[in-house]
Amino acid sequence: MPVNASSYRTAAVFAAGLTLLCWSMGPAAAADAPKAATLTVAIDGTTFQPAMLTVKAGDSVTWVNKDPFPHTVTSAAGGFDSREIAPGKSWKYTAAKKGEFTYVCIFHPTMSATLKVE
Ligand SMILES: [Cu+2]
Repeated sequence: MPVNASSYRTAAVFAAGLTLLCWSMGPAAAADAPKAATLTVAIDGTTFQPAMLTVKAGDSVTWVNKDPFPHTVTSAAGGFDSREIAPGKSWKYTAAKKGEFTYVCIFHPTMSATLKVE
């Protein structure tokens, strides 16, 4: 079959279109992939902010102690324990286990919050 200029041009346009399509689908496909997030809980004024945080399993949570004295992030059920977080320091936990975890500060038992892992 003889290749004429018109069909050659059609093929070239098709190839260019395919390249563009693949290129445009790339970032979207990457965004759809499950990606672990890192969320932050501030410890400020002897409170956990927010007091209720919901994350996906695999996400990480960083507690940042903004108070001038130490705190802890201690799960009542024993799921996790930061031990002492010094003033200005933080503690990162990767929430692998699903469930609803109530936690307190062992120094200030009135400090209570919940981490929900879905
Ligand atoms: Cu405390």
